[in-house]
Amino acid sequence: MRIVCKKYEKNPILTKEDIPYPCDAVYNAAATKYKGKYILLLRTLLLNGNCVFGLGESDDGYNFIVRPKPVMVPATTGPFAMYESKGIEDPRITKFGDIYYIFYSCYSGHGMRIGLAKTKDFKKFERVAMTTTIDYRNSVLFPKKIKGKYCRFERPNVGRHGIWISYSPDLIHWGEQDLLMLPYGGHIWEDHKIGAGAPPIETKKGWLSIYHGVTWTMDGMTYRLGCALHDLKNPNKILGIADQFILGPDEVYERVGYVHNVVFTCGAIPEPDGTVKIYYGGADTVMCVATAEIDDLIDICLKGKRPPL
Ligand code: BMA
Repeated sequence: MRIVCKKYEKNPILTKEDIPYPCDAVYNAAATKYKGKYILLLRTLLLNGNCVFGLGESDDGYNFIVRPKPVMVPATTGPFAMYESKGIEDPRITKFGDIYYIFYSCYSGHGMRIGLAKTKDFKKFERVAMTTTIDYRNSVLFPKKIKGKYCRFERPNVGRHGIWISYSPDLIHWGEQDLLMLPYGGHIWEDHKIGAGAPPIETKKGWLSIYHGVTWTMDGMTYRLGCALHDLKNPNKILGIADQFILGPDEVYERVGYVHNVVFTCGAIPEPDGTVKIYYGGADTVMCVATAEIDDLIDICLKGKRPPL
């Protein structure tokens, strides 16, 4: 297999010991750049078992300093409160003009919904809307409007757990849903379920989507990452899907933890030199990073034979 992603040799880049407030795991962070700094919006697992978001900042994308307190915690009043009572999880950040939008999973006894929050400065975070009914996960916003509308990938937790697309005039009301990609029986690593990972990355050849794929083993589920390329003007059209996974759990920090054999991404940062930093959680316990050449990822997408549906 051609190796396209290189794991950082000093992984994990963050563990619970790096978090200034009491917590038991740090993983599945959203990633972006703000005023020249790398930002990770970190899913941290508090000692009551519920998740909140912390914030890490870095000059080089590898060494992060985490703020003393969480920056976003479950709402306790207002319309979001009953849907966030068991925590907030798996944030994804997309920069749109000078606003950073965050889709995140709202967890409660009523099922998983996708909330939308925004920030301009990573100090003040404001909730915008609850953007799905139950039961959804893995919503990622495109950084540009498509045909005049906001666009996202989403993953309803019903049916065959595939990647859907939807559109919105205002980020609040979503429609025009269409199923784009299903788990694929021909790839044993992604035959059970799939979901969008990092928000799509614009390249000259198309929107690069880094997604996760799941398979069952006799030892439970294994999570890996794959990639697909979508048409720039019409992302409903898939130009190619790689035949190989690009990242899988083979290091101890990915194999051992809260949930073993998991690599899961919520954010990737394209760099001016043509590489991309893929931030990912290892075993639902630690934060890691890997790098790849964007052209290599595009290449394996375009050579892939896997049918989307
Ligand atoms: C998914 C999500 C992720 C998690 C993964 C592996 O369903 O809950 O947050 O990393 O399972 O446990």
